[in-house]
Amino acid sequence: MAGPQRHNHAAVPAAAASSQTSAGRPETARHRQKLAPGASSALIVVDVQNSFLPGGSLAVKDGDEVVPVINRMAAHFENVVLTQDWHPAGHISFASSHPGKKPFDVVQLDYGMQVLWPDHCVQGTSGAALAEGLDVPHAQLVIRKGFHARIDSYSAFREADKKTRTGLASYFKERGIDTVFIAGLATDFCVAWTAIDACEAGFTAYVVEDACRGIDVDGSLGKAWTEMIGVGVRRIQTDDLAP
Ligand code: VGL
Ligand code: ZN
Repeated sequence: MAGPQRHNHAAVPAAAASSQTSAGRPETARHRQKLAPGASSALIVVDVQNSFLPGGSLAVKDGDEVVPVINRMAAHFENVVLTQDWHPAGHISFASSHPGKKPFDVVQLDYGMQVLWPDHCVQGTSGAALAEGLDVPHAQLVIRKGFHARIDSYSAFREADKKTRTGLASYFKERGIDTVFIAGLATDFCVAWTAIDACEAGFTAYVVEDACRGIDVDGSLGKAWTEMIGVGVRRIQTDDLAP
């Protein structure tokens, strides 16, 4: 073999491969550098709540599968924030609040189009509680959203009227956090809107795809990925994180 001897374990990233001589180094030996989140990164665990788990009123298919994945991943983060969808009874996003409408219908509200959902994550109910198996004792903040009766909020940063802010961007900025990793439920709604708003607020945003599950109504999952990538969200897998 030409050039200096080099071990080529798959698990070891070829750090700075591009700045080294490539003599004798096959293309396939280039590994992407693993990401090692530090003090300026936070994991945002989105809406891992009973309503979105199998048996819940707005169950996301295989939603429970994210729980062990998130538990493992969270252990590597110094900073973890959880979100909770937190609606008052009779919330405007509930189909039951719109006579003649049914879940997954779409209506026009003052702030735009709104998908109507089954009643879910009602404040103080077991549906709104975090998944029992979620084991993230070092989480530093639980941010609740969707508590205004007449405005929905998929995003952890900004409500659906695109004006009302939750305070999360300021919290991160005060704490010197400039990079967020996002996991949870559902990929195509609360995860996607959180990631897009994170980018728009100036954060570097990664969505950890295999630590999320989607609802996928009418192609919403593909559309969400297109929008996320379009604004600069980075799509990664848990395997892209340093072990
Ligand atoms: C969500 C629909 C309604 C979510 C919340 O967490 O993705 N989806 N409310
Ligand atoms: Zn909701």
